[in-house]
Amino acid sequence: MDWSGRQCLVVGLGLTGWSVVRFLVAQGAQVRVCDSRGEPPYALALAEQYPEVPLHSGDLDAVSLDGVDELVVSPGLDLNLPLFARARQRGLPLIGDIEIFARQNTRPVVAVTGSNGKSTVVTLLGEMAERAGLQVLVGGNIGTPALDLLERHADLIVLELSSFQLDLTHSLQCVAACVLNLSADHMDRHGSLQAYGAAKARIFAHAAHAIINKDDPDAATLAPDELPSSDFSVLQAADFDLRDTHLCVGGQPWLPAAQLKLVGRHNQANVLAAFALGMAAGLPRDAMTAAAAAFPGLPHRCQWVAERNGVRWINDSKGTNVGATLAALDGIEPKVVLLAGGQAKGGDFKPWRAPLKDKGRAVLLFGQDAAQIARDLDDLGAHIVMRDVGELAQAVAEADSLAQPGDSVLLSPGCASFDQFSGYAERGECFAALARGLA
Ligand code: UMA
Ligand code: ADP
Repeated sequence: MDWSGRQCLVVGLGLTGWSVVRFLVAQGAQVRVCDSRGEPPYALALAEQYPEVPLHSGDLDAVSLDGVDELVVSPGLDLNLPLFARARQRGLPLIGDIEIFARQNTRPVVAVTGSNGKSTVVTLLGEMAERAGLQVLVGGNIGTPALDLLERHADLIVLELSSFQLDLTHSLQCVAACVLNLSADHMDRHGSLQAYGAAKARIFAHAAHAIINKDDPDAATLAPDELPSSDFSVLQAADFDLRDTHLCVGGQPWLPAAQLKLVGRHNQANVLAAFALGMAAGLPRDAMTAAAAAFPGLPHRCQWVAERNGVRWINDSKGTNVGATLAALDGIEPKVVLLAGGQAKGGDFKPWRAPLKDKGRAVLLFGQDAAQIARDLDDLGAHIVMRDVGELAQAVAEADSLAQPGDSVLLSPGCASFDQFSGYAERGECFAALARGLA
């Protein structure tokens, strides 16, 4: 697509907005930028590198749309803002960075979305492709903006996509696409599970092949029936499944599950999804199984960080929604002290009741929405200690006195961290340091 001379309003100057500015200016577009924050993250860089590009920071209602051909919107912005209503009234298209990528890219793409497991699956898939000798680039929501991948050589591009990005994407072609699973997340933005699922389903719009999670009915129904597909399951027979002790493909054992360094049933599902995506992208079996067996997992996802007096301390700080914590609880035996809390995202914490009644030793809550979690878990029973302890450090100290040998202390907050931390990584590092300090 020819961008030269096009008047583009870039809305948001974070990581995405900055990548969009650099791309569009290089293509000869006429760019202006706005951001509702007083001091947007890349304002200084913009002033230094592109002094000719105007920036409006602050109230977005004051931004003029006169002369604008296209609005390029960052994923962190709510599409219900009045600025976007005004744009729609004028018939102006709203697009995101992934849409620009899609219009420009010529290399094969594999795209992955879902409520949980995206980063694990795209990272593993990247390692599989590398072992197969391909030049592979992994980007999108995982951290490297998609537009920054365009200028680099690649045989294969693996994109992690969020529902926010997909809402602003219209023409992304991919050799294979997958919605790993669907559980309540970002309800504060999407309003309903249905709207959230509809955003994720957009990943299939121009896909050649769908990879379907047979164990998740809400996710499985998102792919159009007419699209060629393969399915995966850890509970029942499927194209990619778990049979007895092996991960199998087409009924053939590919890898003993015991050879995985990744822990938990949910991670076996992630590996099967990666096999399915890899096969659709033409990766050879040996490269895929070797990468899966060697993959240690990502930090802050069910990561062992310390052991003391027979108690294991597990950092799952990236467990930022109800479903992720459920998966982490599923992988723990026999008893758990759960540390949870932070900023809830409109989900309902009642699904935690069953596993906690079964294996909960204590639930220590902290952060902004501790009271909501406590209300949702009100009937755990007197034998399970549940307290709002205010802060993570206090939760760690109390966990140390409550846990018994053989127990696991699990930080899997089920919430965003921004009320008390800069992000999930800082929260996880803080937990790990406290736990190691005890040890
Ligand atoms: N913001 C404003 N005003 C603005 C623009 C943004 O207040 O005018 C706020 C947003 O509400 C948000 C924050 O600034 O709280 C960041 O928003 P952004 O759109 O500028 O974000 P980027 O820095 O561009 O980062 C985005 C993704 N962030 C979000 O979608 C919120 C990053 O995913 C992604 O790595 C990056 O693009 C590159 O593609 C992060 C994320 O949290 C990891 N994603 C969510 C998730 O995984 O659950 C979806
Ligand atoms: P995402 O990129 O979708 O946030 P991650 O791979 O970073 O996914 O994992 C985020 C959280 O979700 C972690 O707490 C992890 O333990 C949990 N998780 C990973 N895979 C799954 C899955 N398939 N189902 C449920 N939870 C999962």
